[in-house]
Amino acid sequence: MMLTIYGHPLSSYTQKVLVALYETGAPFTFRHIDLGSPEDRALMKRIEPMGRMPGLRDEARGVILSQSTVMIDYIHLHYPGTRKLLPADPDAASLARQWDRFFDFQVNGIAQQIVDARLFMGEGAEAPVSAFARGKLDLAYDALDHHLQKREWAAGEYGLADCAASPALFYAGILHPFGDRPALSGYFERLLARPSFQRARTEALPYLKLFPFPKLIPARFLT
Ligand SMILES: N[C@@H](CCC(=O)N[C@@H](CS)C(=O)NCC(=O)O)C(=O)O
Repeated sequence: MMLTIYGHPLSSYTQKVLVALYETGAPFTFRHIDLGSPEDRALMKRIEPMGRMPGLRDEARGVILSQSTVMIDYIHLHYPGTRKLLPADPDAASLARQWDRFFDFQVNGIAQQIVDARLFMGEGAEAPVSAFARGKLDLAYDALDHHLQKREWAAGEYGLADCAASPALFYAGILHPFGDRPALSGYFERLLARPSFQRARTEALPYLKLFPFPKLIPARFLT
């Protein structure tokens, strides 16, 4: 197999790349990374300076990449399948990248602050960090609910931005539900219905018990 993905099934950015690969049908090998293992941590640091997942190695072309968005760009260029991950029109592609960045920075990255506060900050820090992050998520949800009023997908045809949105909204929505935002909720249901994301979620199921807020996970996500 020419492509190897280094990551963990529970990791949102790993899932983003897996969704893209399942959409295109590109064959790959999955190398399961255990960040509790010093060997795997060292391996990830050789791929990404901070040791973050996922990583991609293309043996055929001698390429090693970090950053989920860069990987999806690469897969789109070098392993295109029936599903195009970016539009051919450069302006439309810029918009798709813009919304990919939105989901990474304003949704996924903010949701991660709530998780990090629980896992790595003292008890006193968790409440204010979490309250601040929830306020930011509300702003992002409002923007998305408005943006998605008349759109099926985030930026034209299904692609890069929707791959980013799937795990980002999955975890953010568990930590801070969407509330009364019908366009955003409807979009999330469409993402959930895609076989690519269903597959990534099924692969993550055995590890969901590691999620630091188990009681917040809705029953429908546990099977
Ligand atoms: N910007 C990176 C973010 C990667 C990232 O934050 N990965 C998380 C898992 S979802 C990670 O490896 N966290 C462990 C750590 O930071 O040590 C990307 O898009 O790939």
